[in-house]
Amino acid sequence: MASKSVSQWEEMFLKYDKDSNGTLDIHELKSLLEEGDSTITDDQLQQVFTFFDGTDGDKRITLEEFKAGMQKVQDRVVTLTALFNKYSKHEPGYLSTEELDELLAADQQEFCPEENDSLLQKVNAAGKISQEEFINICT
Ligand SMILES: [Ca+2]
Repeated sequence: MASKSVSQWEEMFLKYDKDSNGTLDIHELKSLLEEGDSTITDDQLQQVFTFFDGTDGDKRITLEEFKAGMQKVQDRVVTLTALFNKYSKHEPGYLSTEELDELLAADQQEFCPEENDSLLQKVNAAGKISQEEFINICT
C-alpha cells in the first residue's frame, strides 16, 4: 500500500467510496484495508480511521485526509527503511538482536513505547527481524 503513488491512492479511495459521496466512512475504510486476504480487528480499524480522520474528526475521511495520511505513512516507511539499512550490517534484509539494540539506542525518538516493545519481543523470539516485520510493526 505504502509504495503507491498519489494517483493510485485516489483510485483506491474512489473504488472504496461505494456510495460515491466523496468520503469514506468506517465500513468503507474496512473494505479498503481488507483488500486482498488481510483481516483487521475492530481496534485496528478504529486506530487507522482515527489516524486519517484526526482525533476530533467528523467520522468521515475526505480524499484530502486520505492522501495526507498515505503521504505520512509513506514518509515513515522511507525513514524506517533508511534506519534499517543503516544498522543491518551482517545479513542483508535482517537486523540481529544486537543491531536492533543499537538502532533503538541511537534513534529512540523515532519509536513510541509500543513499537519499541513489539520490536524487542519479535527480535527476542526469533533472534532477528526482517525489514518487512520491522516496517509492519512501526506503520
Ligand atoms: Ca462514502
